[in-house]
Amino acid sequence: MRGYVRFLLAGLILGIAIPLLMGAAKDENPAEVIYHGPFERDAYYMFSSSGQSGGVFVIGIPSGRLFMDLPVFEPRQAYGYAGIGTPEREMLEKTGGLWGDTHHPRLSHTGWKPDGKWLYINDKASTRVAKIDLRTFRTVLIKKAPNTQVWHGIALVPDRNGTTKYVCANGEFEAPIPPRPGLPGGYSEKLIPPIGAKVPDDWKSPVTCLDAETLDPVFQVISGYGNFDIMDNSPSGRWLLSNMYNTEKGANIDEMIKAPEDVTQFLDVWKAEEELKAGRFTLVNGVKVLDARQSPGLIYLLPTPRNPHGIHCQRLDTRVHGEKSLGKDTVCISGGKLVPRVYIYDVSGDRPKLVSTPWVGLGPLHVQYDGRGNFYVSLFVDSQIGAYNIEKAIKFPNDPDKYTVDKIDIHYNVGHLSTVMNYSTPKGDWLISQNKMTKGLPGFLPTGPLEPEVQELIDIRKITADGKGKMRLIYQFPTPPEPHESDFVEAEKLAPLVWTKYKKPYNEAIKFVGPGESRVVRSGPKNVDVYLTAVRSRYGLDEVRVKQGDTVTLYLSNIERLRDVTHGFALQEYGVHFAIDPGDTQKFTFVADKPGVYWFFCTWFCSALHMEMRAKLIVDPA
Ligand code: RUQ
Ligand code: CUA
Ligand code: CA
Repeated sequence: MRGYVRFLLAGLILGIAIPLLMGAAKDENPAEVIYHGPFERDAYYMFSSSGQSGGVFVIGIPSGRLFMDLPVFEPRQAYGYAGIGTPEREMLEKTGGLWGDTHHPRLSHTGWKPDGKWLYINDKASTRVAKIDLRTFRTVLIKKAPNTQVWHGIALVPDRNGTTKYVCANGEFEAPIPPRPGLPGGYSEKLIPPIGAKVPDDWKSPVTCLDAETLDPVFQVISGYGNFDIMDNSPSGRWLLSNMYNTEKGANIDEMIKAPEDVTQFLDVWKAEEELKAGRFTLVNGVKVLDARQSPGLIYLLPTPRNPHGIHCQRLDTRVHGEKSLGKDTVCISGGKLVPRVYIYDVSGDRPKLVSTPWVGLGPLHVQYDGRGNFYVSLFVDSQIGAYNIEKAIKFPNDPDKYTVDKIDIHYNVGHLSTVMNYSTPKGDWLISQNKMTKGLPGFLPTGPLEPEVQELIDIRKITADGKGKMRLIYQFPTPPEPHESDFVEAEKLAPLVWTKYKKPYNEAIKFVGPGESRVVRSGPKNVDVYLTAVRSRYGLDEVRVKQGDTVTLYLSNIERLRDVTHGFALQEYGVHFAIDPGDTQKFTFVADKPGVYWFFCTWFCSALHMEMRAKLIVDPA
C-alpha cells in the first residue's frame, strides 16, 4: 500500500516536473510570439518617425504590421492632406515648405504616462514642430520659431504633475542672435566664417521651449556654446539635457572633432521659470531669451564622449518603484560617435554628476532602458546592440565582463533603438532596432540600389534585473524610408479614444454642411461659396455653376453615418484632390479661370455605385 502511494506520488511529481523542465529548456517559437492571426490585435502602437519621408509610421508591435503612413510635413494625396488650396498646405508653405525630415516623435503625457491625446514630431530641416491629434490621426498644427536654425533633438517636458507642458527643441546650426539683415536667415555676407575659421561669438544655437498646446515659444536659452544634437529631459521635468558636439566652435569637420571630450548641457527648467518670472530676459523677435551667462545655476556643463549623439534618461515604472520615484530624477546616459564609451550621469540631486564612463563597443549612438535596471546601446560601427546593467556599470566601470549582460548582431548599422515605452514606463519586453542599412540582407527582396529599410524586433524579456539573460532576434520587417526613433502607447489605452467619425470640425469657422443644405451662394462680385455634401454615392449637387474669374470656396462635408466610408474629391483641371472622412468638413479655395465643363469625382471606392459619384463644374466664360 505504502509502495503504491509512493509510486503515485513519484508519478505525480514527474508528471508536473518533466513538462516544466521541457518548457524551460525550449524557447517559444518566434512565430508564436509575433504572429497575429485574423482578428488579433497588437499590444502596442508604435509611432516611428519616417525620416526623410516627412511623416510618421504607425506600426503594430510586436507584429510589425504597418497600419498607416501618416503625413506630417509633406502633402499626401491619398489622405487628402495638404492638397492645393487647403489650409494644411498653407500651414506647410508658411513654415518652410512641402517636405520635411522628421526625427523624434513623442507622445503627450498626463501623470507621466501617455494620455493618447497628442503626438509631436520635429522637422530638422525647417526648424518646425508638428502636433498630431490622435483622435483622428491627422496633423493639426505646425509651427516654426525664430532665432534658431535646425531643430534636431526634442523633448516633452512635464509640469510637476507629469503632464506635458513644453515641447523643447535643440538648435543645431549656429546663427547670429539677434539675426542680422543680409542673407536669408539673417546672415550678413562679411560675417560668414571662412572655412577653417572659428564661428563668431554671437552665433548661437539656443534651446527653445514651446507651449505644448499652442506651439508658440515660451522661452529660449542661449549659452556660450552651441551645436546641440540630441535632447532628453529627466523624468521630473527639472533637467533638460542637450548634447553638443562642437565645443571647439569649429566651422568645419576637422575642427569639430579636435577636442578629446565635448559637453552635455544640463538646463534647469525650474530655474528658467524663476528667471522668467523675475523678468531676467531679453525680448528677441518677440521671444523671451534667457542668457545663461547672466543667470548662474541656469545651466551646468559636464563632459560627454567626444562628438556625442544620443542622450537618454531612465524613466522608472511606477509598478516597481512606486509613484514617488517618478518625481525623483535618476540616471541619464550619453553616447558618443567616436569613442567606445558611454557617460552615465546621476541627476537625482541639485547638481547633475558624472558617475561612470563604461566601455560598450564601437559607435555608441543611442541608449534605451528596460525598467529593470539595464540599459541598451546601439553600436553603429559594430552593428550590434549591447545590454548592460546600470548598477554594475557604475560600480565596476573598468570591468566590462561584470556589467555587460549580452550583445546581439544587427543587420546592419543600427541608428536608433527603441524599447517599448522607454519615454514613459519601460515595459522591458521588446526592443526595436532601427537600422540604417540592409546591404543585401538575405531574405529581403532587392529593390534597386536603394535597398529596403529594415527594423528588427528583439525579445528582451529574458534579461533579468540582476543583469543576466540573453536577447533574441525574433523578426525583421521592412518599412519605407527611413525609420528613425519611436514612441509607444498600449493599444488598449489608445484604441478606445480614436474617433470613428468627426464629432466637430477643428476650425469652428468651417461650418458643417448638413443633409439638404447643398447650395451655391454668390458672396461677392467675384466670390462664390459652394456648400456640398458627400454621401454614398452622390454629391449634394449634380452641377455647380460659376463665372470665369470667380474665387470659389468649397465647403465639403461627408455626412455618412457609417464608419470608414471616406469619399474623395478630384477636380483635375484645377489640381484639386482630397479625401474626406465621415463627419468631416473640408474647405478649399481656387480661382475658376478656365471656362468649360469639368467633371469632379470621388476617388475612394465608397459603394457599388462609386464610379457614378461625379458631378459637373460649369465655368461660364466671363
Ligand atoms: S538622430 S541615429 Cu536624428 Cu535621432 Cu540618432
Ligand atoms: Cu464616394 Cu466613391
Ligand atoms: Ca567635438
